[in-house]
Amino acid sequence: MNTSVRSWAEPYKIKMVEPLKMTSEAERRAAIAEAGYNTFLLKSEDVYIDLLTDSGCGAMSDRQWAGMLLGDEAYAGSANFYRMRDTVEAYYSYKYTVPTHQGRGAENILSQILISDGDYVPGNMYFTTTRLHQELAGANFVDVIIDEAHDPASFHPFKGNVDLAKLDALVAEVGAEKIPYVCIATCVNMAGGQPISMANLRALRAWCDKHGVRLVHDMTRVAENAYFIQCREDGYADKSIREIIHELCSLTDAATMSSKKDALVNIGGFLAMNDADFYEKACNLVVVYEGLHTYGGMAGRDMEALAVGITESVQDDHIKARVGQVEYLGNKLKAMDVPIVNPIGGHAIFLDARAILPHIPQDRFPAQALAAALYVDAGVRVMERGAVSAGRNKDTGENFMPKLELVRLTLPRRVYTQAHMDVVAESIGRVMMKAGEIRGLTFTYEPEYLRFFRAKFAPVED
Ligand code: PM9
Repeated sequence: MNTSVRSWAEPYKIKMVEPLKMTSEAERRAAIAEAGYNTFLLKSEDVYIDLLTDSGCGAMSDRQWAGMLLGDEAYAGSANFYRMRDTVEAYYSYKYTVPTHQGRGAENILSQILISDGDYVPGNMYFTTTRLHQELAGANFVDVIIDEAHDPASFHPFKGNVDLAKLDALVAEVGAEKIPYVCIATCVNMAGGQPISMANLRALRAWCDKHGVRLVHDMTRVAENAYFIQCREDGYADKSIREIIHELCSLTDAATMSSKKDALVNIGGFLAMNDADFYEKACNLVVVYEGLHTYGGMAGRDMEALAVGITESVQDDHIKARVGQVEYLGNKLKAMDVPIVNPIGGHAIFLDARAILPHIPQDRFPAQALAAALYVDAGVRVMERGAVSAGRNKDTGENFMPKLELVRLTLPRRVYTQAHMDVVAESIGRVMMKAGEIRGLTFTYEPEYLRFFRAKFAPVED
């Protein structure tokens, strides 16, 4: 027996539990119809296993809860702000930190400062809130991720990589002066939680230097990206997650962070940068939209919990267990021949709804229909990540029809057990068996912005 191999088991034990309500199938059918077949509109108390998102629903540690009691709730100059700022600099390298209530608060400020009307912002695939803030500030988003990222079957180890030839083509078309920054996400959410390699990021840094373009980092899932670099990229096996994260961040000029994911808190975010002028502009705007530059929409106690959360999120054991649980569920589904995005990502399993429901055309929203059917089977709540999330072209009003029509099973950090994962896999197995009975959907209500959050649907008869 090889005693050096250890499974992904959690490096913590449970000391407080939250009871879950079990519902009947009839109750779930009524609940999803009432919610307009949108899992965002379900009541949490009607959900058994909640895999809607990994955002803000992780479990905080006893150290984080203890930190909450050290909240310095002074309006100005809270001690917790300075602790958080110093932690951001120590772990993530950025010199200046502006707290925000969550990630999109940072995206709003960043976009307003850096973007001028008619600019182009290239990125490694879009994220819903990020692209919307870019568009509201007057920019056009341009997808420059490698083609493999749009193919669920591709096993490319770094599907978050940027295709530099696509960037060159954009410069040739619009000129570098129309590109205020390149926006790269670590562990690209919409691609299936897929990482960018250090080599690609280094090449991107050189490209940005050559063209005088800033490099901005959506670092929401940077720790998970660092884990994949440690596992897959030459020269990183002996580096710690903390070291890899620091190196990743050092290659970029500024970052937006939704701390509700990797950084293990229930609320909060920040905009961070190395440039003093940019910081000054961000301080000017944060007081308009969020709060004073030393709290920016966060309570002192939440900034303390974040400072502690950052230190926990970079622990090798933690991240191995976190991604290990995702891989456990993914491998179970693969063994059952469920079509999922490959390779298994960092925060979620993505079901290929096109492959599971080939009888539903994309304009009848197969991923939305599959998400609703999964809830009905066993009370597992998941999220659509396909045509509904992609929204409409801001100029033509046409629906985007993305190549990826996915359902995301997102694992909150430190919340569910291996047995919960087994229940989820069993439920997906049952839904696969009766996939032919699932019908497509049509909008009955479509909000103007980020429609996936609040849209309502009805099943179509044809
Ligand atoms: N992500 C998620 O569930 C929560 C809102 S959308 C359903 O995946 C990235 C990569 C994110 C992200 C949020 C944000 C926005 C920015 N970038 O939600 O505003 O995944 O804190 O962050 C969600 P906030």
